[in-house]
Amino acid sequence: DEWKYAIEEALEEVQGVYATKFKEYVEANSDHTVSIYPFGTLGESADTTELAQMGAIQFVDLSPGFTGSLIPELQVFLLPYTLPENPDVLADFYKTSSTINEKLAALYEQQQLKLIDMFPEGEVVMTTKEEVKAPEDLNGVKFRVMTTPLLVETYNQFGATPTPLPWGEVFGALQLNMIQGQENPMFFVESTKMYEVTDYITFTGHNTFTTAVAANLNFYQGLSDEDKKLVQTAADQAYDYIIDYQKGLTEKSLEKIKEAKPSITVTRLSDEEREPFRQAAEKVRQKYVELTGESGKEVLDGFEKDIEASKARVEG
Ligand code: 6CS
Repeated sequence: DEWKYAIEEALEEVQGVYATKFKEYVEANSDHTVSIYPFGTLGESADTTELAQMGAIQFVDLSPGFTGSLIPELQVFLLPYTLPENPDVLADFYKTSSTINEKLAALYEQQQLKLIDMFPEGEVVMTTKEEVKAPEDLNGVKFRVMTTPLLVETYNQFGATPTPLPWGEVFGALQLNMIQGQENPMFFVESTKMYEVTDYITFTGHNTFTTAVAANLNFYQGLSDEDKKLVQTAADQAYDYIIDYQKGLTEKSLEKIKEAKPSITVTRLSDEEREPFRQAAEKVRQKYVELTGESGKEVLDGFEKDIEASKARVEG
């Protein structure tokens, strides 16, 4: 039988590379086939999430930047300066965190989704039409964010005028100057040519892009034990592959951008310059707890405990 798997990106982008590995493993080790539907073929992220909830497709990539509207606790991934920066710590964290794999997984189940995997897609950078060195520079800047409330709060606190938009509208909105900035990992800035419609790239160190892979819950529960194991092993292999694949990807993508557009200005904020953004992040944290209550507070505490455990394991 055929398993349909929708992703939020193109096949040659990070989610596509992961999904392709997953497909290869499943097809090499079973009679199932996997058809990957790249971004746009089945609509925006909100559409593919709904299709997976209904069981019209079996697998979906759904990023907390969107799914946080459905499951507010997931917005913990969007809290600035909360995820570890060390990629090895990150790689350990997503795999071992019981907060993710038990607590958040249970919240996905309430939405008819079985969480299969979560993985990082690289450090998020801001790309803007004017230089950003401090929150003041974002004043009056209409800044596109993914559609969850906490990202709106984040960019409010960062000094900008946040504008939530689905992905498909971002390039055009920048081109028409309806918005003047957006954030995404470097590989995506390069592959989607965001650099053509913005002139400054700023490393603020405030987050890593997280995505999730989920299956329709009924579909998953109906699988044989053997097939469940197949899915998990395929995901584990794809995970290891995608972690390795991303080593050096930010730098490589930045080189390509500089080649395509020599006039691009790249800024890395110093610790001192990051400080006002960190302070703004404190308010975002308060907002998270306000929005999610006791359950969100438990998630946040567990999240930070799991991060510390991964740090201790990886960094010693
Ligand atoms: O910014 C976005 O909406 C998109 N960014 C990434 C890296 N992947 C998919 C998502 O839709």
